Amino acid sequence: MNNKLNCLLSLTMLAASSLSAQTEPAPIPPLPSPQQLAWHEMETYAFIHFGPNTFLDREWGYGDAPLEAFNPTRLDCEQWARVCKAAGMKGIILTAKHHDGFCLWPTKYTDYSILGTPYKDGKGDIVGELAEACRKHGLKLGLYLSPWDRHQAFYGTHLYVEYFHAQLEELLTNYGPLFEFWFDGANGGDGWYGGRKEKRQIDRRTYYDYPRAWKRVEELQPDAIIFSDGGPGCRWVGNEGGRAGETNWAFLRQKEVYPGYSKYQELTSGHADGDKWIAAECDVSIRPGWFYHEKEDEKVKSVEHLVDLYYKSVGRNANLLLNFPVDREGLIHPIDSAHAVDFHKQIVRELSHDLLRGAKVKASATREEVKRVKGEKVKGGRTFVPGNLTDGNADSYWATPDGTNTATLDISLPRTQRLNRLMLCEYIRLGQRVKAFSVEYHDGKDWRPIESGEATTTIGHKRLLRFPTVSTKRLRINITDSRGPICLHSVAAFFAQ
Ligand code: FUL
Repeated sequence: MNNKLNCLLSLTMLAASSLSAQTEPAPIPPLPSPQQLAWHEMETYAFIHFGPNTFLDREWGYGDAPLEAFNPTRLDCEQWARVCKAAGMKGIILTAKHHDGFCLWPTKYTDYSILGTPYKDGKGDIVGELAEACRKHGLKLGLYLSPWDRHQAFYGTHLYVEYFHAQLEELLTNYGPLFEFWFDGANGGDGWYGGRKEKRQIDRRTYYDYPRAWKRVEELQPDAIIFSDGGPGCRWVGNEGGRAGETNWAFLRQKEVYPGYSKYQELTSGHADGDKWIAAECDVSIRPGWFYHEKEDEKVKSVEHLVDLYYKSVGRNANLLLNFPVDREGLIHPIDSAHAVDFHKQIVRELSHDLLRGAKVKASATREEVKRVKGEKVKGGRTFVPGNLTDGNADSYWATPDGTNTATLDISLPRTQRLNRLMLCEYIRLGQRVKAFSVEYHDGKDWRPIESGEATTTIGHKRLLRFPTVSTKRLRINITDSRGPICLHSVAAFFAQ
């Protein structure tokens, strides 16, 4: 190499290194899309299961329910929206078609729909009514279209696939913006199938042509997150109990996971080495069943149970999709709505008074401020100071320098406080990074561990810890392993009575 070239190379390297020391941390893929970021912000939203099953006391309708059976007398989508709003939810996902094949909207492609029922003398459209109610009450709308259809005679043939895609097209085009589209992975095989009453096997990976369906969702509803067992927008959490893993990565090795994937534990925790951002969604019903059964009026999950699920879902880097089995009148049952609203009030009581707001934070390492961009001096450039953690602003964050993947935050409270909740949030735009951390408090003499009883591994969008009350003026958070420089936007602590 000649001297001139050598000199030039070293100069470029020098410029690059001084620039990198002053810029934002490089993103670590996989990264969330802007739509996925907006979805994470939603945190809790409602599921509604409603259809002929409601009237026939079934969970998986066989596909043979007579249309006259579907007859809600007081159906009011605004009541659903009001309850969900009061329960702090940001949207509603409706079973437009469940496995029994009955359609809650006036589809052009089958008579097995709301048009043949006594509801509004066959002039109803519950998907449309809910879309309207959601618009009015400031909620987002999502739809569930069951791929498995136990009613249609041609289920299992190529014709059904066309039917499924045609129905998808109707739902994607006629009801305004959708925030999520749900493709259920369940398939039991047997069904009514036009009166044949037999078992039909299809290959859940290939039969429905999901790549085509996803493409249409992306084209027609670019903001909609696509749910299925393995994404591509968000994934099933691997249980219907509302629990994400204490370790929960928002990633999957996408090609390995398909509808009907049975390694549930992997869905609960994600794949630490996944190549695609596919965060977990915890679907759980407020009652034992997804559909309404009068005998379950006594079995509505308690406020305490729902609060626990919130910490185990939203508090573990997942979203909570809470199902209301709408009753035979067509309303969310008063017991369900009372528990859901009280649950929300309890969470607000527990987590609204942040005792660390404005607290002093010392970090063992902090990334240099951005002073120059492309060699130009920037006034008031971006800072990564630890004060960003307690400023109540999710857009400012604390970060460590390149090469520093462990750090300690020492937080001083203005006065001794009782604490029993902690919240940590990563700046996930740049990737989910933290692999392990621990929390300590100072009892006036020594540092003692905070015992949450949970594995303190991942953080992600939000991690909430509950622990026995401590009285302290100082907290210490030790990030002991990370996939790269640490980027956290918030640390908060609360005292829940
Ligand atoms: C499952 C379905 O089989 C249940 O009926 C329910 O819809 C639940 C949310 O998903 O796969």
